[in-house]
Amino acid sequence: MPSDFYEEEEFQGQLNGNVFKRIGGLMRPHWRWVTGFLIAVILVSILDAYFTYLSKQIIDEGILAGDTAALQRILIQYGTMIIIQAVAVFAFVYLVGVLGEKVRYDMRQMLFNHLQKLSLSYYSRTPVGWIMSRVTNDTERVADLVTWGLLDSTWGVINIITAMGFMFAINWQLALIVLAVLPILLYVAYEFRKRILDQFRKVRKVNSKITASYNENISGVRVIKALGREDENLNEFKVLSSDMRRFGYRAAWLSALFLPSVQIISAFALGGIIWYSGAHVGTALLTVGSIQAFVSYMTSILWPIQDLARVFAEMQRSLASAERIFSLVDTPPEIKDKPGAIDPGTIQGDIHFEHLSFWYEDEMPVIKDLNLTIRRGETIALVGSTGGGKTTIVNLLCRFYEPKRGRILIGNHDYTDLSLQSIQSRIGVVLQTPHLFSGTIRDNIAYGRLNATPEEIERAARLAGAHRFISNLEKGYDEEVGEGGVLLSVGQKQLISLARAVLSDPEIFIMDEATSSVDTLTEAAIQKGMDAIMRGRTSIIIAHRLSTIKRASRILVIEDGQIAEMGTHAELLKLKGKYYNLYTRQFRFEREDAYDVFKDAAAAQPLEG
Ligand code: DCP
Ligand code: MG
Repeated sequence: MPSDFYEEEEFQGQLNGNVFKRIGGLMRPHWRWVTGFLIAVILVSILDAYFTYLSKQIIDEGILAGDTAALQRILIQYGTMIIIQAVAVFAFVYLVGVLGEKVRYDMRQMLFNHLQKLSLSYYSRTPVGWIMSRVTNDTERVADLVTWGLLDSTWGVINIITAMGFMFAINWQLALIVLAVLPILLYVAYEFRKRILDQFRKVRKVNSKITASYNENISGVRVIKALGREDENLNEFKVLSSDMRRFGYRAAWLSALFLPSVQIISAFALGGIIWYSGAHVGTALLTVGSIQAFVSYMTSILWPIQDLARVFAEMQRSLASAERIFSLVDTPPEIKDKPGAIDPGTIQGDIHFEHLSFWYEDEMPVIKDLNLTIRRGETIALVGSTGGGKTTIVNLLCRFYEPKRGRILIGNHDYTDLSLQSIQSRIGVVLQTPHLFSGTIRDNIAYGRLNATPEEIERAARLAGAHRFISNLEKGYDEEVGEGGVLLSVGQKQLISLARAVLSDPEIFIMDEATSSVDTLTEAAIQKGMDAIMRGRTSIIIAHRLSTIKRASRILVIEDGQIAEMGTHAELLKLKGKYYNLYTRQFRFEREDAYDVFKDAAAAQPLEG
């Protein structure tokens, strides 16, 4: 999946402790759980080390000394410790699970909340895959770091310290040998882990390219066959596939080499211990039990060392994840309520655009010093060639973006003095590419007014001209749409969006008409729905259909971010200017012809229903 490409960026930030501080901030509200879990982990690892010490005592003071009383005493101690440890193990596994869920929950809420606040400009700049990767992969990785990472490293460090402590208690000369080897072991383990991770990352990267290639070759199979591209594509695929195999081989080679290397190094330490004890065994300083205990301690620190190495190696990626999550959370919404923003209660009234200028990213003006008054209840049609700025005007009115220069007045208020909620909840928008959410058709119509009754929903659908096709579906209003649901055409989706707008009873209605051709029946239904909603309401329609344009009280030709012509259909035709050209070139041949054909067909064959 392409989202994988975004996922694998390395940690870019400076390790100034800021990331750590903020990760700490994630855990602060749950400090009780963190403390409880750290206590449990420390207890478990100290007891672990103590068991080995008891084994030494069992051998030296019990078995070898033939002292059954001592043996009994030690065994009772052993049994008690086992029970305590069992409880502690239960506690830390449970606590780490709970802590993980708490941190995940917090991060999910934090991100979701923030994503809802971010402005449209952020979404047009940022690939969806990138954002998705933050909410899914990165939260997982950070949650893992603050739970299992913390657990493994605490456990590892405490285990090594306690084992070393016991070793020093038994025999400091031997302990020094182990202490000398320790950093070497840690370093070697870390280097291996890092290289293995690198290889796996490469494998994943190539794998996502392979997935993309499968995808293209399957969905584009007709074009590929038509152009006879099979051989070339196979060759391209071969390169990817053998890359993946090569990285996989290397990962296998490194993984295989890892354990033996660690073992050989620790074998040297063991060799040193045995060589030293050969000279001293039997003396009071070095009993058989101590040698046994030493070897146990020695092997028991091998696992914590590997764990530490793994945590350190993975930490880089987890920090990169945390960094990205924080950068997303730190992105300020470009459009937000001013302090003291008001809700005027209604936004009915005239709309004024005053000396409005706007540009997106670069400072190339898209709207240039636009002046326009839209009277209350008026229907305005925006027409013009592609890229002229029609959608931008609508985006500005909805306050998805704000003017860079000039201002927009809604009912005598500069709209930046009003709250976003007060504006956006009173504007009904039907987009060019309508979006349906997963759920039933009923849910989708009720999206903007959750408390609507089934009767109200059906009424809205009837007004919008959507009822007919909905009732033809097997489950009617209860039909699931979206992923895995019933497949709807663009026209049908627009009808549902229209019904949604009708139900929400907006004060201003905005529609970006679909340019894609819909069948003539659906087109007639859309027209009917639009008539219903535009009646008595300020409406702004980006129009492609002649039938809509003719209904508008005023037509605005938008060219190059400015109003090139303005007037009614008849006035503008008489002018023989831009509209006349547009109309004769585009609408008449594309739209009116289709419409005439439709009218003829409808006359010959009356519509059912
Ligand atoms: N533009 C941009 N960044 C965006 C959106 C648009 O730079 N996020 C640019 C592309 C165009 C100009 O702004 O040059 C105007 O775009 P519009 O979408 O407003 O144009 P129209 O809606 O008039 O075009 P169409 O009829 O194709 O929908
Ligand atoms: Mg547009």
